[in-house]
Amino acid sequence: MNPPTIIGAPVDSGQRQPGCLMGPAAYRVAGLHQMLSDLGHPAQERGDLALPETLPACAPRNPALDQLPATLGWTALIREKVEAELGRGRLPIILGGDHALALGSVAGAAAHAAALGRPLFLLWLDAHSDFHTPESTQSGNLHGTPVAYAAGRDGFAPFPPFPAPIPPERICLFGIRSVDPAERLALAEYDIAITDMRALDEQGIAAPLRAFLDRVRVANGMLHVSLDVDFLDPTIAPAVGTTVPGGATVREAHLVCEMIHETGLMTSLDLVELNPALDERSRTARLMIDLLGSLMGRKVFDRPTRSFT
Ligand code: 4U7
Ligand code: MN
Ligand code: MN
Ligand code: MN
Repeated sequence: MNPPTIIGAPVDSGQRQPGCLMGPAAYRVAGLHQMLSDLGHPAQERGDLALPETLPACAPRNPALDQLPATLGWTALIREKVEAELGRGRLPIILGGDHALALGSVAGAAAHAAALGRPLFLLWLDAHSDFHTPESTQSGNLHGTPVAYAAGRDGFAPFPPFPAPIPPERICLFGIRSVDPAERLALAEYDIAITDMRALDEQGIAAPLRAFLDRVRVANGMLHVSLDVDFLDPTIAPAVGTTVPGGATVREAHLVCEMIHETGLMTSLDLVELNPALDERSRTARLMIDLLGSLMGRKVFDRPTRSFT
């Protein structure tokens, strides 16, 4: 695993509930840097990105679209920073901000992977499939679109074309339990691995996740992990605007993170959708930092636990 670089991305243009812009600060307050140092992975801190003062003017084809110029601006900025950190041999950890930031982070990872000639894989830990295009979204909230962008779907003008669209077999949606009709139709055309909550109830976390991680390893792939707070059950992670009941438990989420760490495959990471204004005494922020700890190698024991059977 490469040494981590923290990039604060106070993006809140992908949805309408104010608060996500406080996410990067909330993660730092919840002990992000101390935790990484304690694990032996002190992080380089790049501070928070800021939008340029002038944003591109554009008239969206879908009148419902919200804050398109700001999201276009964030996308260009984040893409460039993520690509640059990967080029320096770092593990970029992007602190959101809402999930629209992944329009930029995944594009940056894809551009870097393409330049190296390595395949990029995408693990999407989320209640939602985020497979809308700017034309299909009814809410107009662009945080519901980054998977479609990464898969190379049409309908993203005036976004720049996605640098190297990720083939469906390299994308895994994990923990899904909310898919809109237009997304459902589009997903039917793409052979994306969808491990929804029903599949996780039946098969557990380990088998489906191991199957995907094995594919990444065999292909010598790079792996971008995008963790949306609403992957978690709202009873344990209330600080998110788009809660959906029936999400991952604390242990299920840790198991995901521990398994990813053990493979050593993760090359970039988003922590998105935390809305500190909705949190209860930093509870959700601290849980996300705990999960980051598992992603970075924290375990209960360093040796196999002894069994009495
Ligand atoms: B998130 C939604 F309608 N599909 O398009 C939409 F249910 O990044 C939600 O996963 C999108 O939180 C959620 O607005 C985006 C809705
Ligand atoms: Mn979501
Ligand atoms: Mn999401
Ligand atoms: Mn959300």
